[in-house]
Amino acid sequence: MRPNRLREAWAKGRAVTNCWVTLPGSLATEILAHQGWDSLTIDMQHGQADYAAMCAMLTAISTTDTVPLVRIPSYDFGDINRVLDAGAYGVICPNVDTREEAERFVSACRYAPQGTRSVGPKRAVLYGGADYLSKANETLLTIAQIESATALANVEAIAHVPGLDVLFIGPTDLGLSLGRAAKADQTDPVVVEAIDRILAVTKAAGRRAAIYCKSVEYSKAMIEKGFDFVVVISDEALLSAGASVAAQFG
Ligand code: 3PY
Ligand code: MG
Repeated sequence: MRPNRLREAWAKGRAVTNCWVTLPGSLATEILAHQGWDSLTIDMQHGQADYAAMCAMLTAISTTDTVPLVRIPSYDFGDINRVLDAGAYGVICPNVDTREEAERFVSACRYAPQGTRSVGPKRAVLYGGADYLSKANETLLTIAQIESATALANVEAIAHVPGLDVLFIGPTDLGLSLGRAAKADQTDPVVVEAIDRILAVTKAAGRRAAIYCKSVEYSKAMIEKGFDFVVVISDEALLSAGASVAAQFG
C-alpha cells in the first residue's frame, strides 16, 4: 500500500504542514497540492464541497505526493466509510468530547478485528494499492478534534483510546466554549493554558498533536512548542490575501 507520508515524517521526528481546503473544485485543489504541503484537508464540515466534488478533489491531490485528509461534517458511520472508500488517508472528526465518542470514531475507521469499518474501498484501492485491505488499519490516520470545555475535561481519557492517532485542537470552537474569543492563532492566556494542557496530555499518551492556525508565524511557534501537525492557512485566506494586495496596488 502507498505509505502515509505523514507517519513517515513523524517517524523521522519532523512536524508536518497542512493547507485547509474549503472551496470545491478540482483545479484549485490540484494547484494547491502542487505547492509542497505535506497534506491537504478537504473540509466537509464548514467547506462547500459535496461528496462528488470531494471525490474529484481527492483525485486532483493524487497527482502529487501530498497526503489527502478529509474533515467530515460530524460523526457519522456512513460518512466515515464513504470518505475512506474515496481514498482519504486520514479522517478528521469534529467535536469529539468523550472517550466513548473517540472509541466509536476510531472503530468506524478500522476494519475488523480492530473496528467495524465496512468493506468497499472502491477508489481507495486504486490510490492506495492492491494490498489496501490488509494495510489500511496501520496506514490511515484517525484524527479527533478537541474543541470544547467538555473535551478539555476528558482529554486524558480521549488521548488513551487505542487506535486514536492524533488529537487536533480547534482553537476557534475551543475559545468560544471557554467563554473567550472564537478565533485561530489564540494568545488569550485562558485558551493558551488549555492548548498547552491538551498538548502535554497528548504527548504523554504517545499520540500526535495537531492545531489549526491561520498564519506562518503562529504555525512555526506551534511547531517549536511541540506540535506534530499544523494547519498553516486556508484556501479562502490565501485567495483573499493575494487578491486584496493585487486589487489595491493603485
Ligand atoms: C476550530 O478552530 O474550531 C476548528 O475546527 C478549526 O477548523
Ligand atoms: Mg471547530
